[in-house]
Amino acid sequence: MIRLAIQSKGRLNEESVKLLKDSGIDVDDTKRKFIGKASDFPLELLYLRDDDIPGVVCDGAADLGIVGFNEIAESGADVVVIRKLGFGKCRISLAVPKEVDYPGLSWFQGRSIATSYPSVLKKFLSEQGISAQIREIKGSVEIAPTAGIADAIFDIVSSGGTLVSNGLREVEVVLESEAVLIGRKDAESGKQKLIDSILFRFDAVRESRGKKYILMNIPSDKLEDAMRLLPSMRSPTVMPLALDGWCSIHSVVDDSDLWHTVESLKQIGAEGILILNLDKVID
Ligand code: PRT
Ligand code: ZN
Repeated sequence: MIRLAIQSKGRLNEESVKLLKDSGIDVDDTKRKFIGKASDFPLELLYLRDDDIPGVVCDGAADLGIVGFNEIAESGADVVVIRKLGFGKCRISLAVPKEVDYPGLSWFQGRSIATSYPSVLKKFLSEQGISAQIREIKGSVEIAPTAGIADAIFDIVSSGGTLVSNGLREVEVVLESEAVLIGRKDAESGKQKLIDSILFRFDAVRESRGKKYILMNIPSDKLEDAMRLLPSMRSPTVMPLALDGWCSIHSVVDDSDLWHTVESLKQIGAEGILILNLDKVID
């Protein structure tokens, strides 16, 4: 049995549960007790506040955790990042009132900065040789300049909408973050097999995200043109059709290239194009 700590509620909860479910690990998320059990995998879930996740993994109360990289950076917990998970993307940035004529980092010299990430900020300022006052506040950091609590803020930014609506402007990105799977340096050997099995499933789910399976019929003399348009994972699968002079191609395309690729394939004579969702990809 292994224990995985995830956020009990908040921005990372839903995606964490979805990743487990897509990985065939069925968790009953409706009750949100402190501890939950997967019904079909030897896994116990600890539902915690995100701030507590690095610590419980570090001291062994959980074997794995899913948490924002920003929390690892702030806590300084001695854990290893096993995988980046591709969701919860954000950055921790310095922001100043929008009317400030910002000359560069020297502006912060001698000023006060409100933040919930004092350790990350302290490290950054000392690396940059800037001496500023750090005012730690737990929530609503973005109102600090208007409230006269600090000259600037250091906070999480995602779309940037919160900064704009509080009359602030992002001037320095200090740390890029996303949800990560964390563990300990030396996992107990008995548990490593289960951890590997979870990783295998997570990787298969992640590999399939942002991709589509595409199949079509194409005149055989256009095959080479089609192959150039379809890089696929290794190379596209090509099968002859019963109809002379035609073949069928199967491939995998990134969502970002999908429509461009489909239009180009149509132009060279592809017919009967089918686009399907990918469930898992195992390399
Ligand atoms: O209760 P608990 O302690 O578990 O949760 P929490 O309130 O501390 O954290 P939560 O649920 O807000 O966020 C969890 C994690 O999501 C963070 O640690 C980040 O890793 C990640 N994340 C991703 C974000 C955002 N995007 C984000 N936008 N965390 C916070 N925000 C805030 C941001 O500070 C701003 O105030 O959301 C607001 C809106 O952002 P904009 O830029 O889109 O306007
Ligand atoms: Zn928190």
